[in-house]
Amino acid sequence: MSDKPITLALVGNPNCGKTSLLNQMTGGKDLVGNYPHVTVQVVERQLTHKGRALSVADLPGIYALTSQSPEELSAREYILAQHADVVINVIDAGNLQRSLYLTTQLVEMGRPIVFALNMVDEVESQAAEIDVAALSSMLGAPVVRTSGKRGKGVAELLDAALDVLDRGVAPQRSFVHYDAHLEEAVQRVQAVVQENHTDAAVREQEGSRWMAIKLLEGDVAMLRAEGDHQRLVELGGKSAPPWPSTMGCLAKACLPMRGLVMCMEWCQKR
Ligand SMILES: Nc1nc2c(ncn2[C@@H]2O[C@H](COP(=O)(O)OP(=O)(O)OP(=O)(O)O)[C@@H](O)[C@H]2O)c(=O)[nH]1
Ligand SMILES: [Mg+2]
Repeated sequence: MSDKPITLALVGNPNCGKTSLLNQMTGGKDLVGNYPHVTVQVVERQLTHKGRALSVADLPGIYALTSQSPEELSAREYILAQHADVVINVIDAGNLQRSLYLTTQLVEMGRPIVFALNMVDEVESQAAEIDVAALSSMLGAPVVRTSGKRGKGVAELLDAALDVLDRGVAPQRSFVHYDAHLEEAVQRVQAVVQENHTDAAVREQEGSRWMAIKLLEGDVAMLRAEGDHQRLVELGGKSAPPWPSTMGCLAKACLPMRGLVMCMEWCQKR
């Protein structure tokens, strides 16, 4: 058996309580503050949970996984490089809508994941309105209510992460079904990726969907990284629907927004 610790990564919006949760896990005193971007680089801390060695990485806060900021790009690369065995997406229960924008993009990456619905102590009445079971079933991964301030749910969160790892479950990353015209475009570009990409892992069904979505968004870093696959980029571009130029930004935002709207519809208690 390998001595290498199991690696977990805390990913979430700025100020959602990632470092507070880390401190609760380790008993440490890493800097927290009631303002965004307190943590500016990846911090890794070691701990033991139920006899298992863990290394927990606290990633700088981000709102999305585009390539528009160095933090977002480095978080994305960290996850794509599979540095984390399990991603812990910290969701601010008081800012659910804003948080789920990132969540839907993380799920589409397809890495093993669990969700910490944090700040439940602060927004108890709001948090009670969130249907955790529905959210969890839609995202295809456990959702645990936590408080970074009081330590509530932290042990259960670690249990859930280890359980996901032990059972080898990945989220249902194609859970977001876009509107017909977007879905058709995603599938058209995905077929091009599956036929043409040189990397077998990217050609497989789910990996190709993530790449198709990023190519359709016109993601700068992805296009640059795929520079070696010029033919693929060209074919992908030709397969994209003809967005009017004035609609370009809207079309790009449409993809993650659609996931967000679906999540919100599902997880608000009816
Ligand atoms: N009431 C309450 N406050 C919390 C909770 N978790 C964190 N906080 C507070 O929220 C603020 C932000 O916490 P941090 O742990 O620094 O958040 P972060 O996600 O690491 O923020 P960045 O490093 O800026 O991305 C601090 O004032 C914390 O005390 C919680 O569950 N409940
Ligand atoms: Mg922090």
